[in-house]
Amino acid sequence: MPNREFLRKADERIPITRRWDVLPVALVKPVRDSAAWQGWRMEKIPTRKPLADRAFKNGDRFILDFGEELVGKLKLTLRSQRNFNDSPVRLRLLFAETPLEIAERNRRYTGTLSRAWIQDEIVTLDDMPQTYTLPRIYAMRYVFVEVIATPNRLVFEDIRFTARSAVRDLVPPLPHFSPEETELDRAAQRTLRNCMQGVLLDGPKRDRRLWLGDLRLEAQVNAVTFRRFDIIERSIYLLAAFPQENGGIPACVFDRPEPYDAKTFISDYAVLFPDLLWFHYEQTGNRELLKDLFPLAAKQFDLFRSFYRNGVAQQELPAWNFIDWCAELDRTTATQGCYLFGLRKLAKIARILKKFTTAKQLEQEALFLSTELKKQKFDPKKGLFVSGKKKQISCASQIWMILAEVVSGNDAKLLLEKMEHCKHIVKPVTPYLHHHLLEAYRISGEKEKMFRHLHLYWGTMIKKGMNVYPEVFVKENERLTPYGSDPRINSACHAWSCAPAYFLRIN
Ligand code: RAM
Repeated sequence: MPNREFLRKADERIPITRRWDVLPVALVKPVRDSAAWQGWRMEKIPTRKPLADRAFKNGDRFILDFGEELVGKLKLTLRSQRNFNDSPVRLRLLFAETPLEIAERNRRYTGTLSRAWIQDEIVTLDDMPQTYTLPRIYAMRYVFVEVIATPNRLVFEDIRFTARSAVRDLVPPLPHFSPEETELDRAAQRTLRNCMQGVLLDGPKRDRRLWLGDLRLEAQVNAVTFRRFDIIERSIYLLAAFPQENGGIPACVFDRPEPYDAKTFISDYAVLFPDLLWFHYEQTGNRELLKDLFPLAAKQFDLFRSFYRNGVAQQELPAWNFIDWCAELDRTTATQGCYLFGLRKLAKIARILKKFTTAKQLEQEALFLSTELKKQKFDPKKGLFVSGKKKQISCASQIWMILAEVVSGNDAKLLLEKMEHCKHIVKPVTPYLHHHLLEAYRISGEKEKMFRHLHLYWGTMIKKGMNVYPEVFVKENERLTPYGSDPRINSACHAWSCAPAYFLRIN
């Protein structure tokens, strides 16, 4: 049974949706370009006549560029040239975040997630003239339009996109931002804006769900940009409203048509929950929320405490341990880092709530785990932390050992340096883990390296033509997808990727 009180608090925080109309800025066509993301970029087609002055026959097609990625609905105003309508008008439309989705639209779909996420439609309209708004919400920058059939030549009098989000305007850059940083920041804010709908979505194209792990990072970026804490609180209460039978907090919930549980649990997301609460408290001073949610946060540790009886888990927890979308990653050490990191935050919350005995116990547990991890998982010869039976070396393990304060100060700096120079190391795949890498640099006092990495990783995305940041980005393998072999299913605007706006602003 959902927690009614938390659902009520979530409902009190439903954001008002802002809507604004955007007109296309250009007609474009996809061209191959090895320097562009996934090998495709859009090229502007010089046009003599405005679209509304042209008439299209069966089989004609064009692509519109709206200038930036937006989330919303498409409105078409159409008429047939001779106004003799002895048959309907039929159109094929394809909404795309990336040039690849249009350039490779005719490929057989080979993804593992539902093909229904691909944003294509056949629209049949009986009456002409007519203004028609497609019922579905799309995430797009480009729209491909094909006239499948028209009774006589078809005129597109007006095509506009009604964008929507809880926030409309991006916040200005800081005065010291370079032009490159301003662009990095705008793309980050745009990414977050597009995901700020009724809740904080992971991605507006897919999977349109509120995910706990993503929310934690979105909350950080929101705090230095839009500061819409109502949506953050709504999202927190929604997740908390659907505990599993064993008390686990769900990894995600659906918010439409009514909020409901997506029946998914991720161990690392669950133990990072206190960090989300603590961060929110630091930003807002909302003690009531801390009080409401402390028992649920504490419960997540009860679920896994027995696996750390000897200080260190010998193998991965019997749950979905996420950390990163990386198939070969051994998650044992990183997952425990998340546990320890969360535990420290839980102790802080206990102190604020004056639960001193609990706080003390949690701090002692943290001290024990930290010492054991250093003893058992640090390989002094290599100078790096290892994970799992095969003693795998990954960036994820080093990052989480730093964030969990198993090492700090100069030791942390040294660890990061070793990590950078290690040849055979499992590297991050998603901006989600790269965000944590930036944080590891930051708390180790390696600001320069942090900025260097930010410019290198997110800067490459900008150079490749992105105006929002994607779910997955590996520059050596731009077609990489966690879902089979079709990159069209990836989400190109994913809020866990909006780190630059945060790291460019905090000290
Ligand atoms: C993806 C979702 C979400 C993430 C999970 C683990 O499927 O889009 O962003 O939290 O993976």
